[in-house]
This record gives sequence, structure tokens and C-alpha cells, in this order.
Amino acid sequence: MNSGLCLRVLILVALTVPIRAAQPAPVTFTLTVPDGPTSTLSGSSVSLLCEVSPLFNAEPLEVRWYRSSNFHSPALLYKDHKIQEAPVDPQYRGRVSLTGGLERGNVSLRLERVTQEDRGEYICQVTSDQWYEKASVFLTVNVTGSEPVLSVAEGRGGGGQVNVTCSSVGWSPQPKLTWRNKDGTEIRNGQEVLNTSDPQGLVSVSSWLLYAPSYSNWLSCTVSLSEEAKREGRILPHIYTAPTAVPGVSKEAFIVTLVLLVLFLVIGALCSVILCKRRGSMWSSSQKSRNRSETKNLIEGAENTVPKPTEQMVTGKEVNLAGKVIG
Ligand SMILES: *[C@@H]1O[C@H](CO)[C@@H](O)[C@H](O)[C@H]1NC(C)=O
Ligand SMILES: *[C@@H]1O[C@H](CO)[C@@H](O)[C@H](O)[C@H]1NC(C)=O
Ligand SMILES: *[C@@H]1O[C@H](CO)[C@@H](O)[C@H](O)[C@H]1NC(C)=O
Ligand SMILES: CC(=O)N[C@H]1CO[C@H](CO)[C@@H](O)[C@@H]1O
Repeated sequence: MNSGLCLRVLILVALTVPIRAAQPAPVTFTLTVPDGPTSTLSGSSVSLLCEVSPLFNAEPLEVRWYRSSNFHSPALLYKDHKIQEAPVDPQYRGRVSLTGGLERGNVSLRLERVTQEDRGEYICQVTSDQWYEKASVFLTVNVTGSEPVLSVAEGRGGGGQVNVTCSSVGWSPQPKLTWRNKDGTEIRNGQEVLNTSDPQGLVSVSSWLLYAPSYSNWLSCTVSLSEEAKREGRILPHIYTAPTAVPGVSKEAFIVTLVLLVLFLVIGALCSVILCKRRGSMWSSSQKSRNRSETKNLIEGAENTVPKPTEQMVTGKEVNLAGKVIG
């Protein structure tokens, strides 16, 4: 019985202490907000922290959360002990709440289903009958980009090294790109990062690396903003060459050439067989004709060696020459 009573007293004390701490609003107060920007991942929820100082019960006060230029249509307006339906920015309807506990002086804004458009400055303004205070909180929205795409090309400048490229698009803010070998060791040399911003403010990142070709030791490329926002790609750093491919010639062209080549070979073989048969018969006939012409030459030669008496008188030298040629 005694221990039960003790527990009840303890619970009562635990309940009364925070209530006692929640003092009525002092005449003046300040607001406590984070020093740096608050970051969150696109699609998730975030709390924009804001507290009254000293801590007191903020329930009777007015709390207004608004974007810098949008005082009259705030993201959230708490007034007369309740969250007001209007006037509020429709962009935030159903996505905002005050979940920190106003009675404890926590006026933080809870924002759900964060989008890139939510990025920017938010002002937390708390107003009492005698006093008001405001402070700003900057929200950055991280966007995780695409899976890295890796490719291998021949490295320019020789040395037998391959040029490995890694690229990824759609990040915010600019991510960190890291190359690692199979053992997980970071590779720093021969690396160059290029980034371009697209109209939506998202960043593309790409890097290339000269590396000794390998068929077994993969290379990894990691693009990341944080542990939760990280993407990795892997590749074996070698150039893929199809066994039948000829550089600069398409597969179709290669097949057509191959078919034509085979066709030529077949036709060639057929032709040579036919020609061989023909040549065989032609050889025997030419032999006969050659024999015939030879006998004719002999007869003609004999005629020439016996010059006519008149020719000998006029051109004796010629006769001699002609005689030499024939001889
Ligand atoms: C957002 O990105 C920054 C790096 O640019 C990182 O420091 C921070 O932790 C990220 N926040 C979240 C919620 O991922
Ligand atoms: C205030 O409330 C937010 C939730 O909206 C919470 O994350 C934060 O820790 C609270 N601050 C304190 C000091 O309790
Ligand atoms: C490697 O490839 C990138 C393009 O992906 C190119 O800009 C770079 O000049 C190449 N480097 C060498 C040495 O081949
Ligand atoms: C090479 C290049 O374009 N670098 C830029 C990458 O993006 C940052 C800001 O996001 C710029 O400061 C760099 O100049």
C-alpha cells in the first residue's frame, strides 16, 4: 500500500512540476532559434525549432509562422487558443502543426511532406498583449539524385589506361563524389569533378578517372549528401569488345560483308574449276598451232637467205644485217 501511495505522489509531482514551470507570459521575452539552417530530405518531415525565452505557457499568445514576404498569408497562424483556418497559404494546408507543446513554450513548426519549394526563410513571430518578438529559421531541402551511370572508354594519351566516367543528375545541394577501389580505399588521383545546375536548381555531377584496366577488380563511384542521401554505382574497368566486331563497322554491315565474301569465294571456286577444264583442252590445240607456225618460219627464213641479185647490188649491208638476225 505504502509503495503504491509513494508512486502516486511521484506521478503527481511529475505532472505538477512542468505546469508550475509554465509561468504566465512575462512582460517581455525573446525567441530561441537554431544558429544555422535546418536541413531535411525532400519528401520527409521537419521541425523548424522556435522557443520562447524564458519558458512560459504560450497558449494565450498568437503564433505566426510565415515566409519572409508573406506575412498576411502565413504558413500557420495560431490565435485565440486555436490554429486558424484562414488566412493561410494554401501551399501549406494540411501539412503544418504545432506539436512541440505550446504550454511548455515550444512554438516549433512541424512541416510534413517537404518539397523543394518549401526551401527558404521562415519567420517565427510570437505576440502577447504587451510584446511581440520574431526570429528566422532557414530551411534547406536536400534532393537525392539519380543512380550514378558509369562508362569506360579508351584513355587518351596512351599508357594502356582506361578512362572511367561516373555521372549523376538531380541533386540539391551539390553532392560529394567519391571513387573507391574493390577494397573500399578512396582513389583521389586523376579526378576532376564538373557540375552544372539545371533550371530547377538541381545539380549534376560528373567525374572521370584514368585507371589500369581490370576484369576482376571493380571500381565504385559514390555520390552523396549524407548517410541517408547516398547512391553508388560499380563497374569493371575494361573496354568491352565483341569477338566479331570490327571497330567503326556495324554488325549488319559486317554480316553483309561476310555473306558477300563467302559468295565470292564460292563463285571463285566454281570459276577456277571451269577454267581449269577449258585450259586443258586449249593447251593441246595451241601446241598443234605452234608446231605449224614454226615450220612456216623455217621456210620463210630459207627464202630470205637467198637474196635476189638486184637487191644485193644496192643494199649489201642490209642483207648482211638481215642475215645476222635470221642466223
Ligand atoms: C543535407 O546535405 C548536407 C550536405 O550538403 C548535409 O550536411 C546534411 O546532413 C543533409 N541533410 C539531410 C537531412 O540529409
Ligand atoms: C520542440 O518541439 C519539436 C517538435 O515540433 C521538438 O522536435 C523539439 O525537440 C522541441 N524542443 C524542445 C526544447 O523540447
Ligand atoms: C575521359 O573522358 C572524359 C569524358 O567522359 C573526357 O572529358 C576526358 O578528356 C577523357 N580523358 C582522357 C585522358 O581520355
Ligand atoms: C566546375 C563547376 O562548374 N563548379 C561549380 C559547381 O557548383 C558550385 C556551386 O554549386 C560552384 O561554386 C562551382 O563553381
